[in-house]
Parts: sequence; structure tokens; C-alpha cells
Amino acid sequence: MKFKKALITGITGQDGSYLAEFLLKKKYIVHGIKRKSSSFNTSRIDHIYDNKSYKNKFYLHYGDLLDPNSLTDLINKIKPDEIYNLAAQSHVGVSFQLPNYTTQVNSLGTLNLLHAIYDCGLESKTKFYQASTSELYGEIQESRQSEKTSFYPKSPYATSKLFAYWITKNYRESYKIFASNGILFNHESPRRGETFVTRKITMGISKIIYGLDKCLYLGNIYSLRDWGHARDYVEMCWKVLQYKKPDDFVIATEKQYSVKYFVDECFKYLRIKIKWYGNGLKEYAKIVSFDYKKYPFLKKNMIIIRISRKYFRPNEVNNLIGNASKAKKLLKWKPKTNIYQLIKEMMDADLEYTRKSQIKYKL
Ligand code: NAP
Ligand code: G4F
Repeated sequence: MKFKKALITGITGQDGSYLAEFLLKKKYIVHGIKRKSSSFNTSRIDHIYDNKSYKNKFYLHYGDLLDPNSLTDLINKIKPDEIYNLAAQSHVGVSFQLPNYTTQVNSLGTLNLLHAIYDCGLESKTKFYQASTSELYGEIQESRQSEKTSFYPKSPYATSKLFAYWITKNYRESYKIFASNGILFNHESPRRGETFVTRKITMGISKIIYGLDKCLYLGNIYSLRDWGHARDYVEMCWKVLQYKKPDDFVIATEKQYSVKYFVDECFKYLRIKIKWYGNGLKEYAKIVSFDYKKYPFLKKNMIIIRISRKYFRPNEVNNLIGNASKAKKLLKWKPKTNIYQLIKEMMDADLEYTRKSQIKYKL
């Protein structure tokens, strides 16, 4: 039996790790590109690497989206059936401080990959998935954003992804490469990077509960997002490439909540009662009541959330909610995880992680 070969860029990231697991379960041979870093960057995929049943099925290679030679060499050697381009400087806030770097990685990096397929003469063999984003909609032009909604990017990140979106379409039309965009709305998990807001909240609360921190500082808590689970969304990346023709698809839960609601629901799940006071930069939340035995490090009236100017962006995307009708109809998309299940999974994982690190810290 001939197994399909997939090449994943960004395999060390949140989505890359879930996609690798998903494709291995589907009997793919999975190759991943990891970049050189001065410290270990494989914690999300070490369990796959160490799994004996994936011997000769899972390979890691050094490479970088900014090094076209590394991409051409790898693609030529592997001749993958499918490439998933998940690598990116993916933090919107950081992109304002690193606009040039973000553009090089996200825009030129995507071009480098597409052109490597062309250079290797694999236009009719290798399918290409581009990790496009709801950030493209930015200043929204329609109340629910679909594949037909006009884009209005509001950050260097979103603008760099706009180039990547279009160059993917250009290579599809010019060279007949099966190249598709998944326009994914926010998706989270216990593997989410710790500087993205949901994980920052679940980690921050966990640290306070175990006495390792006192207060969590956030930015615009009135921002609205459509949050799904990364595990569900990587299945859709795969489905996008299994569709009968290359195309672009919005993947979203079609439900929207504020950052403040996410915070409130985390505390509700933990049965800790909090109350909000003030407004603007002076808004804060205090602990009202909780189980003293369960949470010995907490104190009544302790200020647990504050707002900091530091976490506001020069230009904010206030409001995103997807219209995923096309994916629902053509790809049979149905979100599996709601926000309450997501919060439970993330809170449980971070409480456990923090409990273990607290024990280590005490030793
Ligand atoms: P992530 O956790 O930040 O992972 C990004 C990955 O890209 C990491 O593996 C990172 O490597 C790698 N990378 C960064 N620069 C690179 C370079 N120059 N060359 C090679 N690899 C590089 O992101 P994610 O949440 O999994 O998202 C995956 C993709 O989907 C990204 O393109 C993101 O922009 C897009 N997206 C994400 C969401 C979301 O809500 N998560 C929504 C829409 C679109 P290191 O581990 O070494 O840093
Ligand atoms: O979690 P975030 O940093 O995600 P953001 O900016 O929506 O971007 C993520 O989703 C995109 C899809 O739409 C991806 F393309 C992108 O790669 C990334 O994965 O922020 C969410 C919201 C923002 O409005 C932000 O201003 O939360 C607000 N926020 C409030 N306080 C904060 C904070 N964000 C962060 N990171 N940290 C805060 O303290």
C-alpha cells in the first residue's frame, strides 16, 4: 500500500502539532519543518517523536520559510502529496513591533514555498494549503464574514497574510497548482501560545490560584472573537485539500464572545465569584467569594484582573464572527467544541501544569 506524504511547515506550533497527530492517524507519512532555535522548540510534538508506532512515519527536518534553498531541497527530496503552510509570525500585537520580519516570513515565506513547488515541477502532484486568517477582515465590511466579504486588514500581520492569500490564488490560476486558502477564525487549545489572550487568561488564573502570581493584566477586554478548538480546525485544513477542486473556505463556529466573557466563564467554571469595577484603564475585577479550602492562596477582595495600556494595539480588530455556510455545505463542517468545553479543557490542563511546576518550584 502506498501511503500519502504530507509536509507541514510550522509543525512545532499549536496547529502543526494537532495536524501531525491527525494525519498520522490517517496513515500519512508526515514530514515537518522546524527552524533552528537556541533552545528546544519541539515540546508540542515530542510525544509524537517518542511514539514508537510512528517510527519511519514521522520525520523532522531543519528549514526556514526565509531560506528558499532549504524549501526547494526538501520538497524535491520528499515530493509531498500535500503541503500545509502553517508557519508564520502569528502574533498580531507583535507584528506592529516586527512589521518587516512579519512580512518576510508570512508573505515572502509563502511565495518561497509555492515557487519551490513550481521549481521542482510538482505543480500537478503537490497540493498546497495556506493558513489564511479572519484577521483579513479587520475593519469588518459585513456583519458576518464569509468568503465573499471584502478584506480590510488592520495590522502588519493581516496585511502580510493578505499577500499570502492572493499569491496562493495566483499560483492556482497561473500554474494550475491545487492551492487552497483556509480562512480560519480564532482557534485555541491547551497548546495555544501563552501570549495569545485565551491561554494568557487560563495560565494567568492558574498561576494566581497556586500563589505564583497575584494579578493578571489584560488589554482590550471588549474585543469580540469567534473562538473554536484547534483540534477541530486542523481536520478542516485536511478536508480543504480533499475537496474536488482548489478553493477558499471560511472555518468558524459562528458564535461570538468578548474577552471579558471568556474571563468570567473561566472563574465561573472554577466556582470563584468575581466582580468588576471602574472603566477604561481603571477597570478591574475583585474576588468576592470562593472555597477557602480549595484555593488557599486566594484572598477575599484581592484584585485579580487589571487593565494595562501595554496590551492595547495601535489599531484594533474589535469584532469578528464568521459565516461558515460554504464549508458546512461542501465540506460537511460542524464545529465539535463549544466555548464552555474549550474553557474546561484549557483550565484543567493549565491548573494541572501549574500544580506540577509548583511542586517542582518548591523542591
Ligand atoms: P503558532 O503556534 O504561532 O505556530 C507558528 C509556527 O510557525 C511555529 O511552529 C513556528 O516555529 C513556525 N515559524 C515561525 N517562523 C518561521 C519561519 N521563519 N520558518 C519556519 N517556521 C517558522 O501558530 P498557530 O496558532 O499554530 O497557527 C498556525 C497558522 O495558522 C499560522 O500561520 C497562523 O498565522 C494561522 N492562523 C492561526 C489562527 C489561530 O487562531 N490559531 C487563526 C487563523 C490563522 P517555532 O516553534 O520555532 O516558533
Ligand atoms: O488572542 P489574540 O492575541 O488573537 P488575535 O489578535 O485575534 O489573533 C489570533 O487569531 C487570528 C485569527 O483571527 C490569527 F490569525 C492570529 O494568528 C492569532 O492566532 O487577541 C484576541 C483579542 C484581541 O482583540 C486583543 O486585543 O484579545 C485582545 N486582548 C485583550 N487583552 C489581548 C489581551 N490579546 C493578547 N494577546 N493579550 C492581552 O493581554
